[in-house]
Amino acid sequence: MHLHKFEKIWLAFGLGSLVLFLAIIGFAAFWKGAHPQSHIETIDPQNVEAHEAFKPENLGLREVADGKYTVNIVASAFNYDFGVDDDGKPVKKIRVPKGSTVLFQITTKDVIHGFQVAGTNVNMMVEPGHVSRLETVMKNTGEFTVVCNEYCGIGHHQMFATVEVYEE
Ligand SMILES: [Cu+2]
Repeated sequence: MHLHKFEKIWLAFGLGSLVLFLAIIGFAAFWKGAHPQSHIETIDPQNVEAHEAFKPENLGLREVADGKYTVNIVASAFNYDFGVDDDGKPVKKIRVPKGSTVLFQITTKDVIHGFQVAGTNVNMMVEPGHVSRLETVMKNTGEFTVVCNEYCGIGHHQMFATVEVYEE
């Protein structure tokens, strides 16, 4: 079979980009730990408090075992509800030691929001009617900003919080 020179070039280009994109997906999945969300669990967005994890007293950071934490968050326009501190003020910053395993569980009462902990592999879409979950190991110390990366309305830019990972 004779192939024209340009045909060979295009064939090589097509195969080359296929291999390149597969390599990028492989790198993101196996090296960076990115994976699609499961969205297995559904929830009534009108009544998120009915779910054990999203009862007001269960929001925020909780140590469930040695070095293992759970963070429950309810997103709404335009706030991340991490519960309140001992003085009754809304929590805007959570602190975990370096190397800890943290399970983020988040849902939304209204529209689609994002939940990204910039500088880590935590980046979830938060859809009404679903519980978004991601467990990760906090490998690096520092202050990481939580941002909403799905445009959710006029106060979108006000949706932020901080995760601090400290050296033990
Ligand atoms: Cu937003």
